[in-house]
Amino acid sequence: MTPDRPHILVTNDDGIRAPGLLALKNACSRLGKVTILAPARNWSASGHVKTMHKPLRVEEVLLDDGTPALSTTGAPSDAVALALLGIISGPIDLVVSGVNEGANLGHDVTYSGTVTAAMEATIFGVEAVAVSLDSRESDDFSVAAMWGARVGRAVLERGLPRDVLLNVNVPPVSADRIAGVKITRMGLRIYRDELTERVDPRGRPYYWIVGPEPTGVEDEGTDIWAVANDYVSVTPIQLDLTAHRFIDCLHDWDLARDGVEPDEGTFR
Ligand SMILES: [Mn+2]
Repeated sequence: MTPDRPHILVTNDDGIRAPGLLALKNACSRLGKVTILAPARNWSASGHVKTMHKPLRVEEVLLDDGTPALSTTGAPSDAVALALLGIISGPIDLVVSGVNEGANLGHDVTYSGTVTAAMEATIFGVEAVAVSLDSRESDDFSVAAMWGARVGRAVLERGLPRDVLLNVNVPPVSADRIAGVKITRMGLRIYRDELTERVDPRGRPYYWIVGPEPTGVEDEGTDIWAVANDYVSVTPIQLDLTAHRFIDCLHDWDLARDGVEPDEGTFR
C-alpha cells in the first residue's frame, strides 16, 4: 500500500557532493517527498559502520541545484540511523541509497557503504533499496537513478518481507540499450588485490592493498552475469547470514570432545 505522498530518505556513500546522489534525488522526487541525509565525505568500501566513540555532527547544506540537504560526519549507516532515530521528523517509508559510482556485485555488498546504508534501514524495519552504476568513468547517473526509482516505486506499492532489501545494479549504457531487468542471486567476485609494501621517511614499512577492478564469475542468474549482459540486476538480500545448508553437517562435528581444556586458573 503506497501512502498518498510517501516520504523517502535518500543517502549514499560517495558523499553529499556526489552527482549520483543528486540524480537519485531527482528520480525519487517523482515518487513522493524526498529528504537527503548523506555523509559529508566519501565512505566507499567502509562496510557497516556504527560510530560509537566520537560525536556525530549534522549540518544543513545546499546541493548543487539549490536543494536543501543534511550532511553528517558519520558513515552512510550512521546517516540512516540518525534519520530514523529522529533527526528527520515524521515517518520514513523508504530509504534509497546511491547512486553509487561503481557496481556492488557479489561479495562487494559486504564492503559497500551504499548497501550497508540500506541494511541499516532494514535493521530499523524500514524498506530499502541500494542502487549502483557499474562504471567508474560515467558521469551520467540518470538511467541508474531512474531504475532505482522504479524499484523503489514497486517496494512502496508491494512491500518487502522483513529482513530483506533490494540491491540494484545498472549497466553503464543508455536507457534504450538496457536489455531488461533480471532478478538475480549474488555472484562470485574475483578480487585482484595485491600487497604493496613501501617504506616511510622514518624507515618503517607501510602497506597498500590495491589492484585492478575486480572481475567476477559470469554464472547465468547472478548479478555479475546480468550486468555484464546489459541487464539491470535486482538482487533480494537478507540480513540472516546463517548458512542453513551447513547446520546439519555442523551438528556432526562433536565440538565438545575432550582434548582442548581451559588454562589453569581460568574462571575459578
Ligand atoms: Mn561509493
